[in-house]
Amino acid sequence: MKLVLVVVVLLAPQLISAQLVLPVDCSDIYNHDNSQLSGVYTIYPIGSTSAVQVYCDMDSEGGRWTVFQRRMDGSVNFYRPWDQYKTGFGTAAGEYWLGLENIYHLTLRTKHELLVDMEDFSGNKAFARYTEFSIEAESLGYRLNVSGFIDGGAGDAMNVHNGQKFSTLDKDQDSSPSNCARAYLGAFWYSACHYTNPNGVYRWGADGTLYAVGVEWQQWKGYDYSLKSISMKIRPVQ
Ligand SMILES: [Ca+2]
Repeated sequence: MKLVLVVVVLLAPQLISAQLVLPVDCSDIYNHDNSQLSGVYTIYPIGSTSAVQVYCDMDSEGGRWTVFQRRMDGSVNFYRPWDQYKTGFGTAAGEYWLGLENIYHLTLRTKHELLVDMEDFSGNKAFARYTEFSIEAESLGYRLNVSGFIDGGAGDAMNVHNGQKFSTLDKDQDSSPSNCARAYLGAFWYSACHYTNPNGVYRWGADGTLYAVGVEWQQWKGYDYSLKSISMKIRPVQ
């Protein structure tokens, strides 16, 4: 009888923690089991009632990345208003935006880094990495803090966006006299206006018809080339 009691006391805390600890992000999922593959998982960025599906990149640069933005086939319309960018849209298995409120909570407590992976329609790939990434609260316009550029062949397109608030077609918080979201048909931490437009119009490669409205990373392919794929992902610095 005594022995049984000891065993129960020893095992109980582990059983409880295994059931109650919900993954906040893809890093939690990876650290719990590092054999997990890249794919769609459920995370809880803002507590137990905040379940949201995301794509976890467990391969690139050591894995553990929580993808918050992903374009790959033009199947989702990204020209959307503020409330949609606040809460998120699209599907985790394809194209989506995780939502500014989720990104804010993910980067709130611990230092995060950013990886931007991209590919053109000829199969060429490049990336840009930043050792620090966070965004501020909605009351501060979800202002972007990004620094510590590491070049993976793409060049640094995020530098000009550092310190900017997020802007959508119906909420102009950029530093241009015009409305950057409406001018470039996207939503982003626009300045006046952009060196990258990941939430712009998916327009299948080279196209100079309308200036700089595509899914672009200026330092890599210029303003007249819309990328085949781009994904933006974060993980806690360990
Ligand atoms: Ca403006």
